[in-house]
Amino acid sequence: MTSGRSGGGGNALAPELARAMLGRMLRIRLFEEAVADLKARAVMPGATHLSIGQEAAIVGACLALRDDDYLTGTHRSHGHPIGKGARLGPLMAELFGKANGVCKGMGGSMHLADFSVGSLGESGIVGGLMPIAVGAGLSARMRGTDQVCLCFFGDGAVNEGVFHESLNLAATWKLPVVFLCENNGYAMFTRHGSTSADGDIAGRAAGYAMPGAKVDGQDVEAVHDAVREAVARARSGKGPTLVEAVTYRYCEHSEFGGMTLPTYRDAREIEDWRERDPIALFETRLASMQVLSNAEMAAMRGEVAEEVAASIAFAQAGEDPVPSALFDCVYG
Ligand SMILES: Cc1ncc(C[n+]2csc(CCOP(=O)(O)OP(=O)(O)O)c2C)c(N)n1
Ligand SMILES: [Mg+2]
Repeated sequence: MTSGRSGGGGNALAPELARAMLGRMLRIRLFEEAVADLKARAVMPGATHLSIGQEAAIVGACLALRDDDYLTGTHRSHGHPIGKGARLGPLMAELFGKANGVCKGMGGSMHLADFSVGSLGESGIVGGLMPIAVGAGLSARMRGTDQVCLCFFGDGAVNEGVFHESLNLAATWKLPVVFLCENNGYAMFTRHGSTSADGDIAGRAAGYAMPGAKVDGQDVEAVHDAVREAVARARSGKGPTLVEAVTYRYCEHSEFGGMTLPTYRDAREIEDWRERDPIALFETRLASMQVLSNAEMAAMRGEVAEEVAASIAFAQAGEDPVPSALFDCVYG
């Protein structure tokens, strides 16, 4: 199963789904642009990794899930819960380390989770949550539910042992997991092709006897189609699928300033990818298909901007965690 779709096809798109796709991509984009600004002005502490440019891969996949399904993420962490429908206020508060954050301010940007939308966690350990996703799939099986776990990871994780162990076990036990590689071409400053003899990540699925699909990660509908098929397969007990969404990050690996970056990509390359911006592509398609008007889309953008501003106010009004709270969330 290798999806060949490369650009919005002629399928009719329900206005409700179109709104959700655009609204969630805009939430990620505007939330993270605000985070970048807060970091640049040193208003928000710590390091963070932004998904700007990768919104279609995240949202297309998340919208193929049911509300009670699970997801696991990566260090590039905010887009996943937002894609699954998380409220922005508690998420922003978490980035500020406040007690009204999704993890009471103890997870921060890189280690947040939002159980209210099935987000089991994000992690600074590359590939670290892949076995957790397999465990979530096993848990669903043992509890007799038909829930599915969507497992996000980057191209940098695919040459780690944990990738092999996770895909192998999920396939052997036919667990309800969808492996979604956000292939943005780089692991920090290293191009994927310089660490892999074969750049075809989706093709690795054959080694685990599971279907693999390579999709245009800038096309939210193409991602959605591929992941919807994978979710249906997982839910019906047929086991996992590996989906590779080819995408790009516009920003640097992380936002913490003061670091001299090696030269590892051309400005021209970034400009070329911006030509295929996932939000702009989708807005053009919605307008041409007359699914949403330009005025409706502009209004949506305004509403999301207000939501982001409100999330910052919510975060800044939050209390700092009290030191004794450190032990509240510790087992044993
Ligand atoms: C196990 C492990 N090895 C190395 C690192 C250092 N590291 C942090 S992010 C990163 C690159 C990850 O690349 P990718 O998986 O493609 O995700 P992206 O940053 O592109 O979203 C590396 C090597 C780490 N955090 N964990
Ligand atoms: Mg990468």
